[in-house]
Amino acid sequence: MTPGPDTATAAGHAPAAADPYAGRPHLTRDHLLDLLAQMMRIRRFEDRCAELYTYQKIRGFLHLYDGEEAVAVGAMRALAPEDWVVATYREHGHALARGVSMNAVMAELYGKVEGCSRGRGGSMHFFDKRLNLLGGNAIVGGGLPLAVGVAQAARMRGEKTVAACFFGDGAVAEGTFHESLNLAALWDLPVLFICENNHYAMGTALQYTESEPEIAKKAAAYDMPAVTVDGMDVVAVEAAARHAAHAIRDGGGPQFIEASTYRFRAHSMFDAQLYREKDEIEQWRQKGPIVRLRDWLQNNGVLHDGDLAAIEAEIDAEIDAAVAFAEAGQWEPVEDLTRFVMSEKAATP
Ligand SMILES: Cc1ncc(C[n+]2csc(CCOP(=O)(O)OP(=O)(O)O)c2C)c(N)n1
Ligand SMILES: [Mg+2]
Repeated sequence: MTPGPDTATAAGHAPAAADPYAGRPHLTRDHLLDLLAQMMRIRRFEDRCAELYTYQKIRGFLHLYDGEEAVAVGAMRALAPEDWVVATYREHGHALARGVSMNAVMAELYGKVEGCSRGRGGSMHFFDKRLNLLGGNAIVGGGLPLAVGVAQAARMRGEKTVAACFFGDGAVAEGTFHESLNLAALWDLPVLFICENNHYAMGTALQYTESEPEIAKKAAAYDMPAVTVDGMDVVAVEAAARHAAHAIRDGGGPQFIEASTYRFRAHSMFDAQLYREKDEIEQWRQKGPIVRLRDWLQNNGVLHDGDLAAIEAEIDAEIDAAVAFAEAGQWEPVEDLTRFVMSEKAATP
């Protein structure tokens, strides 16, 4: 992790208005602490979710992002509010990093009407129109064609937005992956493909399903620029995402990032994890994104006494408030059960 310079300005010219989404990360102390706090916020939020699951406060599917936080937090920094985000069923981190309130996320997990999808989506279907978060998606590989369509729509409307598409390594085995990369490259669409390679698709390790397990290489087949980044290094992810988003905004067509990461917990709450050794998990834990950034900040004198405790206290208060908000939320009335199944627009005569 090497801090880079802030944006340079040409001598003799007034500084250009800073574009916070362009160029390199601004590695100020505040920025680094914020990256750390955001990852800790997602981690602690999900730890509480796992606990609430055992009390059956949260039910149904629950796929935790534990270990992968650097990918969503780093990549989201490169996106502007007008950009689009398409995620997978493991999207708690993306929703929080994008700015969905923790209250709305927790209420959604509880199935309450105050949730970001009115409690109808649950863990796999967070959605927020105001934030251009086009949702989690339960279908492996289902988000890729959506992102391509969104990018094409933006192009047709004359907007300079980026459609960021997060997907797992398992999606690479789907036809939609190949069709989407092909079309995005053929039409030079503004899509940022971000593969969250945690090396497993449920209980199957990548090397058992892919003849070429280096996923970034697959983008080359579609003539698309691609990089592999250490997905445990939030600064590296942010730098790669900024570089890619900048190139896309410059009209360079789609870009591909493969972030190598790992999920520390089970695939979902119903997974005995018989397919991997505890040692393997432990080794990855030791190079986890939070430990890594925290240690670097500590070793370099950036993290001061009391900083961590203050961050934790603030996050825990936010989580407590979110739980209280979800507890106090309402169930959708039964008479609304079929609402939104059909369009509410009046039928044309
Ligand atoms: C089209 C489709 N096929 C199969 C499934 C069942 N399924 C759910 S999760 C999953 C594994 C996906 O792995 P990956 O894309 O690597 O994401 P990760 O869970 O590792 O984040 C599978 C096969 C599904 N949801 N959709
Ligand atoms: Mg995976």
